[in-house]
Amino acid sequence: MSTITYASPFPQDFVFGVAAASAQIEGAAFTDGKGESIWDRFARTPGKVAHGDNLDIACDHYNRFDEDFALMASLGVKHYRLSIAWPRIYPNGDGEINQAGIAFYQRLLASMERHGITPWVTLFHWDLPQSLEDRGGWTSRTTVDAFAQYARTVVAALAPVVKNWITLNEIRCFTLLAYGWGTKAPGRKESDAVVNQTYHHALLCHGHAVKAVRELGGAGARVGLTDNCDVAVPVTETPADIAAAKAWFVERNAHILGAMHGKGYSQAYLERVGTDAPQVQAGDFDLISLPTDFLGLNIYTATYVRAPKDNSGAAFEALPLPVNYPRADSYWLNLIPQAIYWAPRMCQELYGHSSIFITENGCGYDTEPVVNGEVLDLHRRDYLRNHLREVHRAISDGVPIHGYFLWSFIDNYEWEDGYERRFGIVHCDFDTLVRTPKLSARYFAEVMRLRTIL
Ligand code: GBH
Repeated sequence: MSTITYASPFPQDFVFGVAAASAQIEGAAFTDGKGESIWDRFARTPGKVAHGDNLDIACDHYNRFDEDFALMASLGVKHYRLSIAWPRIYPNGDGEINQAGIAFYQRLLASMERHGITPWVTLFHWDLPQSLEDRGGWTSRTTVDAFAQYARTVVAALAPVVKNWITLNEIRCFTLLAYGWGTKAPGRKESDAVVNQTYHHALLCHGHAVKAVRELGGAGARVGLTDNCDVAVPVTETPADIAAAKAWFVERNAHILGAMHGKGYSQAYLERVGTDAPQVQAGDFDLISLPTDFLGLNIYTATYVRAPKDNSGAAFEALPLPVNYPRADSYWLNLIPQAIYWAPRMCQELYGHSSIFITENGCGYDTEPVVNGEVLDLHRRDYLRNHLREVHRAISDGVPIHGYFLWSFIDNYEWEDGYERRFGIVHCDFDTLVRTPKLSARYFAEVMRLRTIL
């Protein structure tokens, strides 16, 4: 057998990992003093979640984390991004701390350590305590105060074993989609002014979490936001289309990425939102613009943008996709691998980010072929490979991407799509809770082991 030489491997210190989130895998929704989350409530509201699926058991990771970390270790996983369930720590959002919740994460992190897996901890991945929602949720500054306290408690308790902190996961999803569109918990449909205020409150929480890590995280701690920015891919990689794509990117991300990099909202943003602009208090932007150590990006898809062909004077033209354009089973998950090249590159060029981690990338399907007991998810292997090639191209072009976390380790609760939509590289049988690695898990294990694209 001849020896294969693998060209252009990823850098030795490049972080390969897998990701998941508390509410989507833990189950044990009311165990050991955990309070109700807005997703526990939303799932019980008729018509909100596919098949009325709830989070009560999920993957039962709460009771099976040892088994899960053993499986991760057997696949060669060295980094795992998880999130902390706020209602386990503060069942009512604020007030009394639930020590059993802290003890659970200490046990879980100790098991990770035994299995040689480094934690990347997200403080908030959408499971807001219902008690805070009852007091206004993300529309209210009460939630900001409660989050500041929660962040300090968690960072102080886990700092001895956690060095990598992510403040919030995907601000748009728990603000716009939750309070504007109403498709995510708590399912409200508020005005633009209210939604803009929820973004502002989320940005403040990000700042509070950065401050908590700086003050309580100890030596070597690092912190960043995970954003799901709207991604533009230039139709052709020519200067004109790239400039147009950048202009679109700046406009679409002004309220989050843009805001974090200024001493206030940009003039262009304020003109666009007019009287719907968020109310800002003195000192808010001192928190919001605190320097971070890295930027996390969740990349799934993109919008194609080009320079306008006419003389309209517009800076860009964003294109609709043909109805039969290839996509995964989620209606929004159009297959555009260049997204993972252009989003980090624009974040570097526009905002000066010098350390970027892909904190999620993956695809979901409802039906996956099983042959002789193995899930042959060649579609997922293809998705991973195409995206990793674009990550690699970005690194070669000098874009500072320092890590890649695959979403997701295991099939889990896909929010309003319930258990039907599977994103895992490990199959979960939701009746028996048996875990079985899919073909894509074997594939990704080899990629991680050899640090190259196979
Ligand atoms: C991530 O969100 C989540 O972090 C994760 O919990 C989830 O399981 C995973 O992806 C898979 O869905 O605005 O028209 O695109 C993914 C990003 C952005 C996907 C908002 C759904 C809503 C429709 N999400 N999007 S649209």
